[in-house]
Amino acid sequence: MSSTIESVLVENRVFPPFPDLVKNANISGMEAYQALCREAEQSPDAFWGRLARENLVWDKPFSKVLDESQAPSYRWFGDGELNVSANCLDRHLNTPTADKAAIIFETDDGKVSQVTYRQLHARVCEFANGIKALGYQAGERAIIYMPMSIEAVVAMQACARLGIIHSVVFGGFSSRSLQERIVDVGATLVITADEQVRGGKSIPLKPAVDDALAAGGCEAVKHVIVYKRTGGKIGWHEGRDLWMHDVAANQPSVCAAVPLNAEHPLFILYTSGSTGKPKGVQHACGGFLLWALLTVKWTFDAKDADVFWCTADVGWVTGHTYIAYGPLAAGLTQVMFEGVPTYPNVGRFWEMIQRHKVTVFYTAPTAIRSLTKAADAEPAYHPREYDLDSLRIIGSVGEPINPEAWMWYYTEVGRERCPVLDTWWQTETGAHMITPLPGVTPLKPGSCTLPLPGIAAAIVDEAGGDVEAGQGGFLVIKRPWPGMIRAIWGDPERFKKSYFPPELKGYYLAGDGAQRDRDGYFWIMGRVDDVLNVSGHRLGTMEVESALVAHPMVAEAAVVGRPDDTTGEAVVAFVVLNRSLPEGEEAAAIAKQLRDWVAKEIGPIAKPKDIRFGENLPKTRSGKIMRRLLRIVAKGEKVTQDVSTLENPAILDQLSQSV
Ligand code: 6R9
Repeated sequence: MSSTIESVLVENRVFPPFPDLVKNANISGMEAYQALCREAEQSPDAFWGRLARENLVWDKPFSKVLDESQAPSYRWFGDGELNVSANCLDRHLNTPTADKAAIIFETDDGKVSQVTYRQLHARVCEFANGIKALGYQAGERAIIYMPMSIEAVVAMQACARLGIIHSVVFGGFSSRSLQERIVDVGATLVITADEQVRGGKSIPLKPAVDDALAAGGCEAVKHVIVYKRTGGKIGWHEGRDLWMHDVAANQPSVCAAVPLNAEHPLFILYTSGSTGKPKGVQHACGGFLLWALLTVKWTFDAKDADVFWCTADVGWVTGHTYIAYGPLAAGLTQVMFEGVPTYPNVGRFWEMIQRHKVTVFYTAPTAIRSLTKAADAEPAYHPREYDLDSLRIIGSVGEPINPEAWMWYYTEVGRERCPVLDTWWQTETGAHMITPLPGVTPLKPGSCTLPLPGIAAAIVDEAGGDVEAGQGGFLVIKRPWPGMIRAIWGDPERFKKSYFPPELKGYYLAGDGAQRDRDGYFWIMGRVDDVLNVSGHRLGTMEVESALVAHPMVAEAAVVGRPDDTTGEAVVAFVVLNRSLPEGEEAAAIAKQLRDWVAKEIGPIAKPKDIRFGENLPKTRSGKIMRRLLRIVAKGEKVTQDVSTLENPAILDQLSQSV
């Protein structure tokens, strides 16, 4: 991300908050923010306890806020009981919110449907009753592999209602990735769709489930429940496969929500780490929901009249926190979209904001960057051609937003009257951590600004010591917070090692490098581990390497990231084949084969953009691959450092050649 680092370091524009937002915001003014920060610092237990009592509906009140006795396995509200689905749906039933639209859903081809809170509650109950009738109960794990749809939210909420722990797998992942997750999580139930529709094309989903289950290790799966999206032709295993509408048919539209311990796992979501195997990040019912709801109220300044639209997929954490749970708990009307921002044209997002009078819009820098380019190329679909007056807040998440993209978003989409909220957080943090607040924070393009109240974010060196303003270091969170990761499913050692390394004094290690300026503002510099960020999606370099070496033709592979104007980072793979070095068309054909292979092993998002063949990789005499050098070569730059420690310096020239 070096281009981002260079541009943020010269950034000195400041945009004060808009007076009307300061006046009316849920956190109104810098003093109100500072008062909350002080309250949290002086007595964290009292602070979080108060918020949990005020914001959630408890079946059994908690008596203890935080239990640190098993740190870093923290327990929050550990003797309290609640149900997440009841907190998202039932709580609104006897209020005016009941008959308000909960989800306005727009399909790829532009058909709009909507459900009110009352209707959504009924649909969740019917489906929950259906899976209960099949014998599923609290504690079991369900894999959800579905397209963006109201049904996906119904599936997640129904699981939450019964205490079934869901693990959503992004529809872009391959059957192989799906199978690994089914096995790791020990799923007994899979919920999927026949096909998904994106950009005018139908893409099969159910066949990937069939392949995954046939590959073995998934014998615990008793049923595959299929949402009929297109009616496309799919295989059917009598006895195992059931239609979602049949499961819900004739079921009562009331289903008692199961009171669950606040620490009962709500979901497991896989994300990439620095080894080949993705980590199953486990979140707990009480803490996760509290943090999701609070950040919807604080960061997005949730108001009854809002129309909220988060463009993320439910397969990522952003879609969990800011589609499936947070906005519903807050009683908001939200827009949900099946398709892609470029279909039927590159004005799709702007047209939808106009059509649904969206007030709070939340998307990713990669989308902003590609739509900037698209708007230049096709001025008819430039945001200025649309009525975006309904917008009051616009947000960004997933990767650093460079000041250029920030300014375009601010000017062309926000029309210089909406704050751009650059929200920093992770799958592991549950919800926003460092972010501007609309009624509080002066904005600096490229900075995620200040931590939320209760979040002890800091920048430290290798020994956990604070670094001075302006110095780079590791981003850590010094105190636990309710929405934090509880465990890596099935791997307690990795949990401790990845997030609470002994040398860091028990701080939570985020894995990002960052620095803080003299105003205390945070500037995120990107990952410090072997994790890439491609279009806002986390991808482990080792994950891609293991996929490559699994190909019979590949002897060895090393994967690095290269800065990319649109996707933030791009995957570059250096590959040694089991045969002579290919050239010309043959090299191109093999490179294509390997790209397709990676798409099949992991998913299309992991496809290397650039593949370089060599007879070897640059290694030290002890055999360690010098990735630092590969990163330079990947950027097309000349290696100027001393390479005398290399076993085979000449290899660098060979690897500089693109296929
Ligand atoms: C929510 C989400 C987390 C990683 C994180 C960081 C990067 C996310 C960012 C950001 C700079 C922001 N990241 N938001 N970097 N500025 N506003 O994206 O979760 O998929 O787990 O990714 O994304 O590197 O560590 P996840």
